[in-house]
Amino acid sequence: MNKAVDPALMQAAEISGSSASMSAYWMPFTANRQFKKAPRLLVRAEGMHYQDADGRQVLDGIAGLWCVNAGHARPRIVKAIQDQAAEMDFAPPFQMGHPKAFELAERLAALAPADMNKVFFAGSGSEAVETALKMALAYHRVRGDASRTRLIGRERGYHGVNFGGISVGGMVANRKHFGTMLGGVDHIRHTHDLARNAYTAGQPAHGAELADDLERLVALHDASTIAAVIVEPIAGSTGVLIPPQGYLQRLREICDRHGILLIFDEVITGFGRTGNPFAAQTFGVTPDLITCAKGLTNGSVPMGAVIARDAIHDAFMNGPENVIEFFHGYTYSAHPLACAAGLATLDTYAEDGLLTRAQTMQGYFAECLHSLKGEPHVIDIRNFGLVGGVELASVPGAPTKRAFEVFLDCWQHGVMVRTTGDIVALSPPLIIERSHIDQLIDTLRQALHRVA
Ligand code: PXG
Ligand code: PLP
Repeated sequence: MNKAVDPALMQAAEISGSSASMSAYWMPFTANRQFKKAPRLLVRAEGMHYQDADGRQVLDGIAGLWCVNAGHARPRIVKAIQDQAAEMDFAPPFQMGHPKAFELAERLAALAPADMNKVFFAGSGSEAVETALKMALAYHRVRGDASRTRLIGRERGYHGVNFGGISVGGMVANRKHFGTMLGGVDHIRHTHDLARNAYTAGQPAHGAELADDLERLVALHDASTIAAVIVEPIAGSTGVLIPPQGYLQRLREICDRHGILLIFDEVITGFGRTGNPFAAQTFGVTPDLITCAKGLTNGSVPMGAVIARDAIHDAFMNGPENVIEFFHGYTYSAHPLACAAGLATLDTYAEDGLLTRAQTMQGYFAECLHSLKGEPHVIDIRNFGLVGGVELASVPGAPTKRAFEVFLDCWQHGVMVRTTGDIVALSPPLIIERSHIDQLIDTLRQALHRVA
């Protein structure tokens, strides 16, 4: 059957040197019709740069999508993936193992906070989140505390797109289309407070008391019904919300008081983004479970993981030894290509000192970012480590429009940034140099002047 092809889409595809039409690919989190009228096609990447289909160099201001922390096409990672594909393409993860899975788990345990030494692999951040939520519920049950079935998230949280993740998540657009989601979920308040904290560099002074909102939910539901609380140490997707001073400590204290597990979703903050392997270390607060993904393989092969405290894992290791302790896992858990990529990624981070490099670069990054204060439309600037957010006033009646235009303008001028709502997010590869920071901020500044 000869299917009609839109000439505009054909033309767009020709730019990329492919004869394919653009109509078949239903793109994720994308305005499909708008995109296909004026596509932005990436064809190569190396170091700090992408190359687009026209051969232009584009500076990567967002590490792909918060994941390519060591920069693109790192030779060691490329080779590890190639070699692994030739050596062993796949190994079943259930009732079988392969050496690199054990090796990577051990290397991750060594990077994680003190008593977090058990690693469960998944295929993405979203899957890591589902895994952590199920682990938390099952943990209480195997301990004989089966009434702890509630999960608590936070307003404006992002925990991926699967049903558990959107249930505890707090971004309305990601929730409203999808029915009633998981039952027994509640949310604490978010920490975004422009009135008190606008233009703070680093952790805001005000808002530690917002952690007490968990006490409100304990009073409402009773602690004996609550299994876990999940938060991002720094909320990324919702527009870079930095935890107020003392907030995460307070959340930890309240969880301890009531026997509630604390899950840090470090899918964005993991692997050096805040100047340490994990934000848990930077903020000095140890959760019970950490979810991670993205930077785990430098974005090269999909992979997620949950890192658990020993005591959580050990609680499962009762009962007859021939019985599966945790009825959970993915076909692609500990996929050999992902494990090989993960090991080479951790080697690359170690060789180049990237897991602490944000400590060196964050001062200059913050200084340049905050120089945007006073530029058109800017109503707040916030940063931590090598993450930055610039919040813009919305065009009345057209939220997201202005930030999207800034994104397009930056793209046209050779810089890739990310927007969410009317917030521009920056999260560059950790190999970034001062000259790149200059280009990133200058281009953003000019874009702010050019857009209406
Ligand atoms: N948790 C957090 C905190 C995340 O940031 C996920 C879970 C889900 O990971 P996967 O691998 O399933 O996508 C994420 C992912 C954005 C953006 O625009 C951020 C993410 C994904 C897509 C877009 O900020 N973060
Ligand atoms: N759906 C069906 C029919 C399956 O057989 C499987 C796995 O065997 C899945 C979904 C889950 O796939 P995955 O393990 O890749 O998450």
